[in-house]
Amino acid sequence: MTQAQAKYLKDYTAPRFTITHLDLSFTLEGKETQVVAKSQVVRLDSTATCLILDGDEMKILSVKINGEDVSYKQGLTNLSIDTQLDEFQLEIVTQLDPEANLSLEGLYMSDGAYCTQCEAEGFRRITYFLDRPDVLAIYTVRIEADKTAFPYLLSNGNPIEKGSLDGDRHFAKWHDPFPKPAYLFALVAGDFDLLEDEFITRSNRAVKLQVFVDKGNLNKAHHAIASLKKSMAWDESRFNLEYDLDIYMIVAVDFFNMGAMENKGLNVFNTKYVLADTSSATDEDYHGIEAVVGHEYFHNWTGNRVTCRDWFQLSLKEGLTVFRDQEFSSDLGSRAVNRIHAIKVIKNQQFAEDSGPMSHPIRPESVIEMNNFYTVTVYNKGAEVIRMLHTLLGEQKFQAGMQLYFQRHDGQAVTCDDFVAAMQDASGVDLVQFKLWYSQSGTPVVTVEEDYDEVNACYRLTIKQTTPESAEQKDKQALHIPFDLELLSGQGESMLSAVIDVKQASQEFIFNDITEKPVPSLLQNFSAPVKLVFDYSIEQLVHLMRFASSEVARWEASVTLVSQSIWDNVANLQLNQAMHVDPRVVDAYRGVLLSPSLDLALVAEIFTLPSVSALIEQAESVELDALGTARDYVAEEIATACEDELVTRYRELAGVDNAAARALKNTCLFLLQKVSDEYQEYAEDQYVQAANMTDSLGALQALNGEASSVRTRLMADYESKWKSTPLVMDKWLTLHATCGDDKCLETLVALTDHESFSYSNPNRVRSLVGAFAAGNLIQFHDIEGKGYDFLTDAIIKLNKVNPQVAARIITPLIQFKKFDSSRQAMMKASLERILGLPDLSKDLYEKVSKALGL
Ligand code: B3K
Ligand code: ZN
Repeated sequence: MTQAQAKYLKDYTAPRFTITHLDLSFTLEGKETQVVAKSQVVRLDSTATCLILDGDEMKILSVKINGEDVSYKQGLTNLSIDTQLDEFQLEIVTQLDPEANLSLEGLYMSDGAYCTQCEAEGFRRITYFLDRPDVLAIYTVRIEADKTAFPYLLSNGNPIEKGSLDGDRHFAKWHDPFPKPAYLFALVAGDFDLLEDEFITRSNRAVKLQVFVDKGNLNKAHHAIASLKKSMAWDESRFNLEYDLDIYMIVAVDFFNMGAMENKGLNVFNTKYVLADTSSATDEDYHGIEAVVGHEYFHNWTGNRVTCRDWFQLSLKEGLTVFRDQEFSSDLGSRAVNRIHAIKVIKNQQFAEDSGPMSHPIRPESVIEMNNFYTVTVYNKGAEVIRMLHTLLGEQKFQAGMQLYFQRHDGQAVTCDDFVAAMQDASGVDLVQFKLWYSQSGTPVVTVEEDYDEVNACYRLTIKQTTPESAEQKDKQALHIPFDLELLSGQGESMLSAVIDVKQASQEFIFNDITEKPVPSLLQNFSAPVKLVFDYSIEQLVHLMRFASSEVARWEASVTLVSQSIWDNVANLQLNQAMHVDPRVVDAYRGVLLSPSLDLALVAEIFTLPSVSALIEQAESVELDALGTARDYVAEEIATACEDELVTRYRELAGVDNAAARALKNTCLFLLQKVSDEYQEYAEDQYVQAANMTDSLGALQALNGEASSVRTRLMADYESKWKSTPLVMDKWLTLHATCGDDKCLETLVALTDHESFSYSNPNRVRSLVGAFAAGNLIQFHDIEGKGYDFLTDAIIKLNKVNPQVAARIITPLIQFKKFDSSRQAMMKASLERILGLPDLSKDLYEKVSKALGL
């Protein structure tokens, strides 16, 4: 390990030089690709006499200042040049081999096309540069390549010139008028099918929209372009923000480390978030595409026009943009269901991250490898922090804050503090204590006690908050928590509804004129990312499931109710007592299924019992086998008791063509498998007759709990049908990875040699290895450690090929704290094995060393 140096937020210093203009010229010629970078350098600090540029893994062909060769020093990851000049032109020529670049960072090849990924620090693999987000330059880019193999030559901004060259070559030139940091640079060269459209902005400017996809996929690009148009219209109407260039391009590529990238005017997308038709994509895929297309589009203002001063501020753009994409999805679809999905990400994944070795505030304070910080904390908890601001300010003042933020900072690289300052100044709301959410890590625990004084008609809540120590931060302070609550009468009427400001470690709230003892609906809508502790009785939860005004609160109550039942049975198992489910629980569930007025998608959410990972997050330590058994038992009891209603609903919904109906129908089918094997026939019929992928996959998921001949037959059919469509085969890989069959792991080992799997493609790795480790907890934590070995072997292979993906799928292995000592020992031994690798990447080193407490 040579470069595992942490960087600290507290050490930030302003750049001593900047680059105002950059002329890039690419000659794309395979292994001998050349890049000429002409930078207009300006000295900002007159005492600076050495320009130090970032750079990684490149061959330098020449370095010139104002046209003259100069001497320079090449370090492992930088280049330094002594200079006395205040302003000069620096020309650097580098040579790259994009074909050998398997890390998918910098300039690389995806299925025969050149493409780039520069965030966070990939630009330094293209040329030596001031690769930091607070250096903003105006880019002009010339690309030259073979005409037949690469008919499309794309970069940021507007096209300004193109032409033919000798030897069947051609070139194109692009100019981006908006100064941008290097991480937003993009280049694509390849042969694609192109879908075009147009959007007229509200000030009547025509914007050309283009979606580039692999040849033969044009019919799968329509949903993406429709989503883009919706995003553009929504940002105008809800945030008053209009697009600023004449063209907006999206290119879909097969090899991509994450979902998509918001490069100015030229988004690069993982095909998973572009390609869809009803036969090959599920309703969930459609929803994901709309959300990600929206997310990247919304970055144009929150990220691109106003960017981050340094990478510690990542949540400035990501938390805010996730909040914006969540609002977009909620305005267009079901607000309650979207909120439930967001809450699940926090409770099942973010809470785990926050109590594990990688715990960090939404604005981290120290980083070894920036790519490790594109986390559920920075993104999703970051979005919750913005949501709390929105709750505290209300829509109008929040929007006023946004406007002030753009007025002050358009074209700048700024900090989270700047954002909060704009919100505070525009609204007049004091946000001093609130800012702690940016610097404090860990999940606050909010404990509530109630007390009712019948004589005085007075209801009192005592609310206490504490945040447990986290790995990197011991002292915690009380936070400003917007706490949303409703008090319900015995008849189910709303007696009071309010958002109260919890600010102290312990605080009392008194509600007068409460004429009967209420049932409190607490932390409604998950108004803060905290763990709520309140001793709810079964009656109270059943009451909330029926009467809470908020649909999200009804769902929350069902989760608490069924979780309590599962934990009771874990205790029963440990005491060698018979398992049992209280009839009131079953009745409440049946009531939901019979209720005519509930949104079908909400019913489906309620009937999707909390996952094993969600349950683990509710406990301090877990006996995994007992938890798995208890969960299966409770699911089976509910399903069996509701059998008739599930069958009726299933049949009723069979022909209904909308996503909510399909979601509930598939949930019914899933639960019916727990009742009896007879229902395998339903699944088989559904699979055979399916008119869309949601129904095909729903049938296979229903059958995925155990081995059966029906399952084997349908999985084989699916494979033969889809074997040449990799994205669709990813679902098949995931079905195998998350199967309940005891032989699952054996199958997975064999599947690593299957033609549909490859370690070099991140989607394949995530679908098989990632899905297993994160989604099949019972088998991953196999008592003999075979699950850990499988993941560890994969990580070791990926360490060299693609460290970013390796470090992403390792997550379940570093979160070992809650498991028994023998499992913990095996998990740590796996981490030691990784740590011992001679060429361990920074990405893995950071996570493994933290997990092992080094
Ligand atoms: N900003 C990119 C993520 C870049 C990840 C770099 N490892 C996509 C997004 O959040 O929109
Ligand atoms: Zn983003």
